[in-house]
Amino acid sequence: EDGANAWLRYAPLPQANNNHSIPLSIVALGNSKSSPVYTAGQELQKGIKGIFGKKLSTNGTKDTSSSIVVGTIDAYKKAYGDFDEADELEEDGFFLSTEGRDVLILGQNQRGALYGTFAYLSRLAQNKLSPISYVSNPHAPIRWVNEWDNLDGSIERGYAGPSIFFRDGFVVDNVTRVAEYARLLASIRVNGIVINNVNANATLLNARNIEGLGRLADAMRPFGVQLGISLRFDSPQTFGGLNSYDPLDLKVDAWWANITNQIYKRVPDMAGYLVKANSEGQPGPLTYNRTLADGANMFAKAVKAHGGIVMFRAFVYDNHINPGNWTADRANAAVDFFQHLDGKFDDNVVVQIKYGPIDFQVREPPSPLFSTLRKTSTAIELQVTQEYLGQQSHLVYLAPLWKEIFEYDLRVDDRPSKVKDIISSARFNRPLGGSAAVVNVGTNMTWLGNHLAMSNLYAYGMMAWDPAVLPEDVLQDWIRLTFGFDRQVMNVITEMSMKSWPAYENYSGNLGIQTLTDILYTHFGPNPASQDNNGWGQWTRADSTSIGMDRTVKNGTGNAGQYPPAIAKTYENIESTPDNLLLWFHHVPYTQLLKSGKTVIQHFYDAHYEGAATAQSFVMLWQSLKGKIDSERYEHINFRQMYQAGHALVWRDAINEFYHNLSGIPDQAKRVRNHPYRIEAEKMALSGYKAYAVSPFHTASGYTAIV
Ligand code: BDP
Repeated sequence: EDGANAWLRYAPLPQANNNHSIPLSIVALGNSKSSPVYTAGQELQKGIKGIFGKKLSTNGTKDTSSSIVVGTIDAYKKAYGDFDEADELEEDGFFLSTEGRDVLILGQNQRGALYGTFAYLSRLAQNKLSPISYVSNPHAPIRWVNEWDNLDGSIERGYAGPSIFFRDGFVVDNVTRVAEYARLLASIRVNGIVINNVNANATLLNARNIEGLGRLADAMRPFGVQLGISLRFDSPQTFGGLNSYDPLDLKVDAWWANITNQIYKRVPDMAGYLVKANSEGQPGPLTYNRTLADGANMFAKAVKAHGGIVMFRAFVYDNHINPGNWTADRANAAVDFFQHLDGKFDDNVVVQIKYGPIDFQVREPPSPLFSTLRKTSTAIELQVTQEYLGQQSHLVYLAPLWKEIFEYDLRVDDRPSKVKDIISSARFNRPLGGSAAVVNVGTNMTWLGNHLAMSNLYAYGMMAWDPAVLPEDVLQDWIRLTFGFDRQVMNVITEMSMKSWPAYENYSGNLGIQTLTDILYTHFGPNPASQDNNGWGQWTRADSTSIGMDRTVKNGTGNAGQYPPAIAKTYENIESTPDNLLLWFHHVPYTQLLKSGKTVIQHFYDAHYEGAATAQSFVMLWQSLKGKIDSERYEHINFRQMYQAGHALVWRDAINEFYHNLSGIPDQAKRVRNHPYRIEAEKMALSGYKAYAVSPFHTASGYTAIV
């Protein structure tokens, strides 16, 4: 059990249900080997062999015995005549029926047929054998993943080894793992993948790499996963040799049109481009006093004839903001940059917006930009890779966080305006919309570097398809598929996972202060001091008496005013701001009373103790499963839970000591700076080790470590 098959293990069912009657043959209505329907036939054969130990023939005909019939609805009607039970099918949707003599799996298109196949197999693998018949349609057309892979094989914010796509400057030769990844993605109904870093490298566009892109697309096509790439805005100059990259310069346009044609020649079904421009030092149209819309539309025109789209990132900000300026606010940047461009983007442009206004923090309100852009298609950007959230060394099940954002009602024009309905295009009636998650799988067999982190990838796909699903239900499907049917395994992993995001929030950064990681680069481990006095604009404004960003209109940066009036009003006032976003919107004394009756500082102390204690309990919980899980996965996870338990203590003490030191306010429970049970390594007789003063000081218990 090395994790390579993730939730597609097709483990044998417990004896009792092994004699469930399944059809004897598979009828796949499509025979081209690279077609998703052909893949569906193969997958059915593989799955049923694993689950029931039976080998089904794949060349059956529907009329001889009961069969599993899989294909598009059109192919089905052509072969067997009219059929109106699947009339509501929409693009990528499927109809699944196990009620009749035959099992019917019919897709609106081939991809839908494959999704229905995985849905059927998932039911079988979970022992959900009662007859059903239903139509399932996607909530939104764009359900993509992004990979931040560099051409040299490294991955920005990736925690599972080197890239499966690139090596030494080129697309890899062996695409086996790429096809396996596409299979996983298809099983969670993801239909597009951008394979290279948003901080892109223009040499992706050289002839050898374009040929490589063709190989990658060929490997993923049988799974209905379309390829996309990130572009570097100044490529016409740095790679193409032109003297400009001005989007309104005709020769620049012609250059992009030409390179786009070359790529589409090799990848006729390429999904499109992803562009990060004028952000964190990346080049963009602002250099030429052109708008971001001018930039996006240049690419949109190049891909339009080929049916491609452009995902243009809203993550545009200057990373040299003056920290002394109390009205400056990075959280304002997206709306500031984009609001006047609403309606100016071509129809095949989608603005891709990170869920919160800053950057994948443990707690953020939704980005106000979702409510600002009404004449523009939008998509939400999430992170499966846990950049700020423990980098796969900590268990943090993220579906509950995403759920809160999806269900958040922004009250645009005082009407129901949930984020999920804005991105699906329903609320503002846009042609496109959906979601993208930064996943960053690597060559590690576990895909993400931690078996338990895979629940996040699974949940992402299922929620992108249907945000109405409950995080706990999705989790439990995943547990059954990944670890089997043992009740205790189910209870323990459910308990750990559902407690994990609140615990991480408690011991990292609570009350909306952000994650409090090292902000300058690693984004791992506690470093509250690094949060202020930097140009990145992720500030806490902590001083000796008070803390928090004042984002009110009245006295602060005005960010609260970027939300529709009903929401703005809630956040403008301390009384109506929920405690968990208090320090996001307000600058208050450490002695400010919360709704719970505690002071801010005492809440900090208590929450950090509570969160760390929860993380410690995960070790015992996990160890109660010894013998119930194969030793390979048991040990792998055990090691990580022990690490998390220890690191949660480092977090707890670093944050508490930092604010204790800064505020001078004692902990009422007298725990902070008082660890009677602890033995400091530097106090022992050292042989071969030297004491070393740690910086930042509060990340070692006695301010000292040994090396
Ligand atoms: C930040 C990451 C950085 C990314 C950037 C982005 O730290 O590595 O390049 O976001 O999303 O969170 O462009």
